[in-house]
Amino acid sequence: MIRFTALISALLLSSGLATAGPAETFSESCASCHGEDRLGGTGPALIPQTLKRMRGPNLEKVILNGRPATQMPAFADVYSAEEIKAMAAYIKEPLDIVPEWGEDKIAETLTLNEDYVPASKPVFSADPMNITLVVETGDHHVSVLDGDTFEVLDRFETPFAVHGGPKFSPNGRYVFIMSRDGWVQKYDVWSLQQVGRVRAGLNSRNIAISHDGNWLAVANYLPNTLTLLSTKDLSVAAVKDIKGKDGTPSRVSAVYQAPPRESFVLALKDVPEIWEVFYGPNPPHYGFAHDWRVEGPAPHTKPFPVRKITTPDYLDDFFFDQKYEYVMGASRSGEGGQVIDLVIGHKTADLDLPGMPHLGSGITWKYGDTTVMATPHLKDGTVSVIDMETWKTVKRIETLGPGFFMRSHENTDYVWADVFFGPNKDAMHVIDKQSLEIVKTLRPVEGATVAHVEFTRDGSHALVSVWEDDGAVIVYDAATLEEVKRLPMRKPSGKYNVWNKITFSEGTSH
Ligand code: DHE
Repeated sequence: MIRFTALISALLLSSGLATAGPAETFSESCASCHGEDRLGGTGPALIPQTLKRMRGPNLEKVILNGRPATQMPAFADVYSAEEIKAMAAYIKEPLDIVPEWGEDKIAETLTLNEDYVPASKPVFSADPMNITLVVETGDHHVSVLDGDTFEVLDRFETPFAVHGGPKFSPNGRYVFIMSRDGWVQKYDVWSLQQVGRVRAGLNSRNIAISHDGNWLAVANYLPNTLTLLSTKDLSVAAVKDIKGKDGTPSRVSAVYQAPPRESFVLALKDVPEIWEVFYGPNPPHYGFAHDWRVEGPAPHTKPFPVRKITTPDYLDDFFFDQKYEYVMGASRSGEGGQVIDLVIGHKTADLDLPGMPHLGSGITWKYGDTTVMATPHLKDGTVSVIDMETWKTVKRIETLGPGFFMRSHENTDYVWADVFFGPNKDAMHVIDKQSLEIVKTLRPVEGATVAHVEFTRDGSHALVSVWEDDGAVIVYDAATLEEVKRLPMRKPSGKYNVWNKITFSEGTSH
């Protein structure tokens, strides 16, 4: 049908009976799937916030050739190269108006699975605490793995382009998954069934779950909001407009939970502030610092009072100490970082972190009689190791290229760090936690991107992604570093073990 209307329109154009600019072409050929407003429908949103991740001529190629294994058709026979170029440029233009996406609009998108029947106990015999989810971005699915046998117990469809770690309820029964188009999906791990989904934002970054399991916070770029959902039924609890102290609106780069503080902590993109949004019954009363402000009706029970902390720089990538007293933030310039004491709301130290560290992927471990955190760098081949007591850099480990993810586990002697970018993207470094030396570099598939690691509950096995359309998850013995099993997967990205996640294992990002 799409091809037919597009063909008619192209014929009219070529016969001189009609003239159409890219907006009309979009309306004719794309709007039925991607929405007249470009905000998505059965296809993803086509707005710059989503598309800027497609570099160079890739966008034109997709319009020209379509996307295999999806409903996206090829338009090579329908439009000229110039028309396709104009269309690619058109969908990269910002929207004329930022659409309103408040409580009512969000609530309208809620879809619950009518066939869902909650099980009274897991419908499988595997250890529910050792389930590992594999996000397969190749065809937008998640595989549910038995962490002992590595058998696939279920494979379910997700919204398009999942990003960030899925978040488990405190007992590991439910998991919440977010897509870049702002859809949040709830899945029941015990019943192996989707519960429902809701569109909490139009372009979103990540989600965090409160430690009591009641609330889910969704960090949005578009609009400039934080959406708070009830985890029970995905209903909207609040939508917070994000405006700095001087009224400047800001995108939310990421949201994290801070369990001991009963708060969500927000990294903001456009204002030099960190926000704390409290969900507990007794939010702290900050009566002593002058650069904070708690908004919300007294006595600050609901709806979610906000504390705004001014920071000396824009900090939009975070890492917390295990007690959630301190937050380490990477500077936007990528040339350093700062430590903010969350209790007093002030900077306490500077960090020596060049090369754009990816603090969101940081992990910690015991090193001698202190604790260190390590973070890969997105712009150079380095893993920085920082002492969490003195905030000094203990070592810069030279790697074969910039990396994205790191993982370890309490029960292993090693840290695994990928090389995500450049000619050595097929390499995975294994680093000794005490000597801080690379002890082995694995290259399981020559030339493929090999990235992201997750451990089984007991730390005995490490699961590595071969991040390709025709990819795999490779299971390694975490002690001998020998390959044990290879599971074919469609561009597997992140992997998430229930136990490691709900216990806040120090070897995993939170
Ligand atoms: Fe991510 C996690 C930010 C690009 C795959 N990414 C995160 C988190 C943040 C973040 C803040 C932690 C949130 C969480 O898990 O709750 N990512 C960013 C960016 O700013 C960046 C560099 C640019 C962007 O386009 O947003 C970026 N990320 C990517 C990718 O290009 C990746 C490789 C592919 C993709 O799917 O988009 C990617 N990011 C991931 C994954 C995680 C993640 C798989 C979860 C890691 C984990 O183990 O928890």
